[in-house]
Amino acid sequence: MLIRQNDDILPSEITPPEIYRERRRFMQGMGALAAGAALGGTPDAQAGARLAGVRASAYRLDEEKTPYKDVTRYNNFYEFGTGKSDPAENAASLKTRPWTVTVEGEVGKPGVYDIDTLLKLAPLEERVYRMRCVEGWSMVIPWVGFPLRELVRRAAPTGNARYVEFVTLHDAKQMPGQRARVLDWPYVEGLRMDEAMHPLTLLAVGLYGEVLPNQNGAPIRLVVPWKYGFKSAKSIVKIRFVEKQPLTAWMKAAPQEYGFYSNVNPQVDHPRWSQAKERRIGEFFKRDTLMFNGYVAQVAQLYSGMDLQKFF
Ligand SMILES: Nc1nc2c(c(=O)[nH]1)N[C@H]1C(S)=C(S)[C@@H](COP(=O)(O)O)O[C@H]1N2
Ligand SMILES: [Mo]
Repeated sequence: MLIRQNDDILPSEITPPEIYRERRRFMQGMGALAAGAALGGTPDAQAGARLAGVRASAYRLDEEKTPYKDVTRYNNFYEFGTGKSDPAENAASLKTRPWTVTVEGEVGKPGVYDIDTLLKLAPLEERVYRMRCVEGWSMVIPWVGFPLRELVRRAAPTGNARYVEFVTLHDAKQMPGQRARVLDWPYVEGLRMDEAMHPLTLLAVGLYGEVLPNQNGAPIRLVVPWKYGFKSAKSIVKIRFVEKQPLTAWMKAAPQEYGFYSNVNPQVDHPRWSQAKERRIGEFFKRDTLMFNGYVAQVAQLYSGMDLQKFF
């Protein structure tokens, strides 16, 4: 029998939102099945199962976390429809086991990782990040994951690897939204190598201490907190190291509106709306949007000397 240790206690458990506490009580009352999942390591852990051995991290915020129910019911995931409630309603058709992530391209060690191997690649930690959607809403989410750089290092990129491309699953049987041509599927995103190696850049497998709900990008998704939300590709099946800047799904769809960098920047407006302010989900008054979503001290040097109006 595993006993939970002190260093497993997460910030999300110390000051949980009310709704989260209720949910935990419910889970704790669920008996043997839930207990088995809670103690971890079940290879086919499904959404809502407790992730074992998650460490707290130094990445916390003095801001209230967005309630679990909003994080998991107000989503953008066009593979399941374009409405905010569509992903929560439709994502049950996504099968997250078996699942593999192919690492290929300009690397010395390409490979096909089983998701349950990936879960053990590096210690899982909780990181509370501010997230800002390009549409003007924001949340504070306690993610569980590990830095992308852990995977990059193991892949041993060659000298030609200048960018990393992320590809979401393409299977209209599991992702009914892909029957509509709102985007040129599969969803593709990309980062410059130094952005991919940045310590803030996360591969997330959970939130609020639990396995990622499908609508949030199970079983594994990117989280890049200083960029608009769409850079954080969900349900990833392929990570490619490439020499040329990837053509992302949003750049293909509307290049004048969505650039490769897509750094949160209150001074660079979207062609159709201002980016100066945002609505934090659950709040009434708008907040000022922060440069690099508040992560200036950590990421500004990545862009020194770059014209951010041009490289938007
Ligand atoms: N594959 C895929 N990834 C995606 C999207 C999508 O439609 N498809 N939407 C993006 C957008 S616009 C946002 S704001 C975030 C939302 O993540 P969340 O629902 O977990 O908050 O996911 C991003 N990742
Ligand atoms: Mo978004």
